[in-house]
Amino acid sequence: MGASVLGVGMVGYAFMGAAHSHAWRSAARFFDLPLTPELTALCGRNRAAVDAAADRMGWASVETDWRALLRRDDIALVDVCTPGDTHAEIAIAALAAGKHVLCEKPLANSVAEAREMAAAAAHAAERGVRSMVGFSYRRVPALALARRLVARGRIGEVRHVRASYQQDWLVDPEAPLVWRLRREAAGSGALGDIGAHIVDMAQYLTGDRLTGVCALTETFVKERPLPVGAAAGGLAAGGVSAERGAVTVDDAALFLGRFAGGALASFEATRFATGRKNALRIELSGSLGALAFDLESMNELAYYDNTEDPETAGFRRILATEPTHPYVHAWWPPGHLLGYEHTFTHQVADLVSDIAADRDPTPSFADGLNVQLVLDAVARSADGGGAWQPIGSE
Ligand code: SOE
Repeated sequence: MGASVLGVGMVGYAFMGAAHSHAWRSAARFFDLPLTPELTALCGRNRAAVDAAADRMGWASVETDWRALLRRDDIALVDVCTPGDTHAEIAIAALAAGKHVLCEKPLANSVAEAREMAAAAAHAAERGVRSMVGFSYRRVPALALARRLVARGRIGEVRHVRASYQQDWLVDPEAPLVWRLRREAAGSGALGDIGAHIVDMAQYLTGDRLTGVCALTETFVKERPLPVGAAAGGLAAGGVSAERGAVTVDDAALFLGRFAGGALASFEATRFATGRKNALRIELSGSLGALAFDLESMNELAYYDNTEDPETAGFRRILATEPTHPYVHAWWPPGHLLGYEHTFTHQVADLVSDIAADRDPTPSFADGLNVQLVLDAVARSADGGGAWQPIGSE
């Protein structure tokens, strides 16, 4: 390898911590990177648990206070994999300490926090300190290909965006009240967790921005048993106690939107789509064609060419596993599929390359702020009986 080292300190070690650890371990072994990431320190409050996680995921040392990461000269980047209520404090302090930052999505739990983070990131960038928000689905090869096709005009003028993100891990009313179900920790429910992904994806694929939305949200199950032990994590279905607590976030959000360029959009983010496990689905209808994607078939992109002879026209399947497709060259021969974890490795490869090239990574904290502004408009609309809400200014 030989390239100089990029020492990483990661805060949090649950589901996202595991996915990011895999990415930090693998990126330089599959992509030619100008810097070699090193898993220098893993941070978590519970010493025994973070020791075990560091052993399991390959981190060289542990800290129990994230502020210690900022004081270490062997750490150049802080990776924030914690619940949303700690993103702003950690990321802003890390940037001020001259550390690059990768922050999981959504950027923050409020527009106010996201604004502070975006301002801190812009200020840090003047000193060559870089930051990225982890909308990792932009790095699914089929979706990066879709972006390339739209940008090249292959589907013409986009008229419709139809986006949904369907999961069903909360259909059981006895699933525990994990932190994602408490407003003070998560900021919102399905809206901020998976709705953020489809808002970012819709804006990424179209290269356009939403100007306004109207929305409905619902909390179907109003109270749940309190978790015990590991179940206090994100999706863990571990043990539950006899005590119960109130669900203080949305279980589902449905909203309509209008893009600056005139396209109309529909969005659905729900954890109650029985039988749908992780189905991020997005379809773009254009004047010259259409594209459709389903994360549960993540190596495939459906493409309709409206300029083709009607005799033979139809949606066809592009298997996005050719070496010419984004990121695929680093992996396997055509037809040998990629998975969810590869998107995190692609995210790290791009972030490390941008840092080495003194370039601002995307999606930026400003992109993350824009998503937060859309989420906030959705929440205001839902709270206001579904009235149309403009998207606030960045
Ligand atoms: C839970 O909804 C979750 O883990 C999200 O938080 C992730 O961002 C998504 O990639 C998978 O589902």
